[in-house]
Amino acid sequence: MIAKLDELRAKAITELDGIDKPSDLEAWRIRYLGRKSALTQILRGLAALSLEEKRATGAAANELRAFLEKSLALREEAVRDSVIARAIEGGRLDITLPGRSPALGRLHPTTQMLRQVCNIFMTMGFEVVEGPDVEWEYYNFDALNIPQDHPARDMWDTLWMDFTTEDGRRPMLLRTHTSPMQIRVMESRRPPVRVIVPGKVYRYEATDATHEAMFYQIEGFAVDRNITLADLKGTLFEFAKRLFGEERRVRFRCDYFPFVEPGVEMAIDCFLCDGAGCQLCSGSGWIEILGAGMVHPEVLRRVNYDPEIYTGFAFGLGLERMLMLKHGIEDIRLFYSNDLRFLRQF
Ligand code: YSA
Repeated sequence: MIAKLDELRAKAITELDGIDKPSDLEAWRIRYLGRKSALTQILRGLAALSLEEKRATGAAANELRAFLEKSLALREEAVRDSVIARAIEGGRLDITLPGRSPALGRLHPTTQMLRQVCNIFMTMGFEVVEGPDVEWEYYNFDALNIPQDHPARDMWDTLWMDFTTEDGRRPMLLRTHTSPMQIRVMESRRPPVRVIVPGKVYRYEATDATHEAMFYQIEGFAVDRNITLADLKGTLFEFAKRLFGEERRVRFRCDYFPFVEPGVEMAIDCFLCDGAGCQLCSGSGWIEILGAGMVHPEVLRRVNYDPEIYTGFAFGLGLERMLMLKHGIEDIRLFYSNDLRFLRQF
């Protein structure tokens, strides 16, 4: 057996020395080191040998295997070098050309903004929670004080799922806002809660420069004893200053959302014209950035929070609109049209 191994070694090395093509190297590897090679057969047959033969043949066969593997690696290196040398000689490879730098990816501008906004609220003690994009009608509407046939449902053009109940209703939809997570979170916890919810929302929109059918919102809410509108204003004022700069002024005005009472909209003074009025702020000097309010007592009751004991505030902002304002971007559709000339600027 030892003689057979020596014979195999001599044959394999003679052949290997004559190889100068990478494809022939692979054929050689299969022939001498592959599953069906003579060497592998010898190693597999060791079990049938006597103890003494097993010891001697096993050691020699394993040594040969290691030797052939090392010889192959050395030959591969030599063949690679000679292939390159031939390419240079033949003028096919110019090693003086500068290398091509690998294309590095980056975070999408909405992801960057999302992280920035989440970080600001996290430093204020808010916890980040995510929820489902496909939502029950109950959470998206009913539990938020928007029963069927309530005119407020018209504020959200809804994409319903193709799934009907026995009475023909479609109880599932692509969530139109992140507010349903207020209910889901409050159902599963007792106060105090202080949570923000980033996520995609969907609307059956005719898209234009300020409307997308899919966009991001960030919901935020806090419920505890003695929470007042002053807490809402303080929190959002601090947020706006951190995101848009110390010098920004903030304006609150009444607005209507069925799940808050009172409801407000918050605007910041236009950073392009400093409140003087320009095209970006439609001449008003102010730019609306979010809807908010004090959580409606009916909503609290629905999740078994006693509105005589607990109060809370909530707000919801559109992420792309904030990005547009921050960078003076005129068309929201640029975010999702995959034009790298646009995306590389962030
Ligand atoms: C209000 C009060 C609360 O206590 C909590 C949350 C809210 C916000 C409410 N859920 C809501 O969705 N209001 S909204 O319909 O006015 O949308 C909120 C923000 O989303 C808008 O201010 C806007 O910035 C953005 N938005 C709305 N439709 C959009 C859009 N962004 C892009 N494309 C659209 N089609």
